[in-house]
Amino acid sequence: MSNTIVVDRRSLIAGATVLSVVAALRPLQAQEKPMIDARTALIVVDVQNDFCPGGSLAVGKGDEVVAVINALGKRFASIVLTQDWHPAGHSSFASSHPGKKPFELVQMPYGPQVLWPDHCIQGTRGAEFRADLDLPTAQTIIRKGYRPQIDSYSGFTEADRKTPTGLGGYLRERGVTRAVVVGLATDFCVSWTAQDAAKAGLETLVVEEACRAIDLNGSLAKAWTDMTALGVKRVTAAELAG
Ligand code: VGL
Ligand code: ZN
Repeated sequence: MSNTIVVDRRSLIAGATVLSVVAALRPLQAQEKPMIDARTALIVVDVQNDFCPGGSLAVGKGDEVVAVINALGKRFASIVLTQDWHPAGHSSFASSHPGKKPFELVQMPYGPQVLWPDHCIQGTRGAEFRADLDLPTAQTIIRKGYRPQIDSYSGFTEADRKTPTGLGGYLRERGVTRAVVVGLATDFCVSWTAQDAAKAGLETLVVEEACRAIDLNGSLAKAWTDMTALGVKRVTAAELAG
């Protein structure tokens, strides 16, 4: 046929590459912003007294996340809170290891474990959510770290990397496909929770100004590297549409 347009494979591939490079360089258009929709859940990690100034494992400026999270929470239909919830004498506490000090590393049957000051002991004031955390529509609280011999930074899977908390199944049954993760601390419980959310197949975003870090021996930089490698997106609240 005389009017057939013949395009060879190489120029098609080259054209597609140019298009994707152009798309990557263009600033985010409103309709391209990640959406907060009915299938998006906000996961608020460990906004508890012990992780805020005055607490036993205070994260620098940890209290500053509260106002940011309260505002963000108004935009979500689905909100899950995680709560670090250790029995007294928990194996992650330095006080349970004679001769060891907080922030030293020990080997547990499941791998290396940072030893922490006693914190978030079940039923204590330190384990309570910050009183100014105002998320009246939150539906679920996932408590973690309650097994005496296993820590749990992640809201999904305990530190043995085998024991599920149930959060993955809960979100799946609720039809959630996207998770926005915020809270304390960026480099421990937020990072592990976000990484597990991504591994569970959720599109996962971390709102950077809604988190604060402990930053122990480069742990914050490593956390962002590890999260990014799994496809977790680092965003600001303003970059979320809806
Ligand atoms: C956390 C250390 C120990 C956290 C919890 O919430 O990031 N960090 N337990
Ligand atoms: Zn803990």
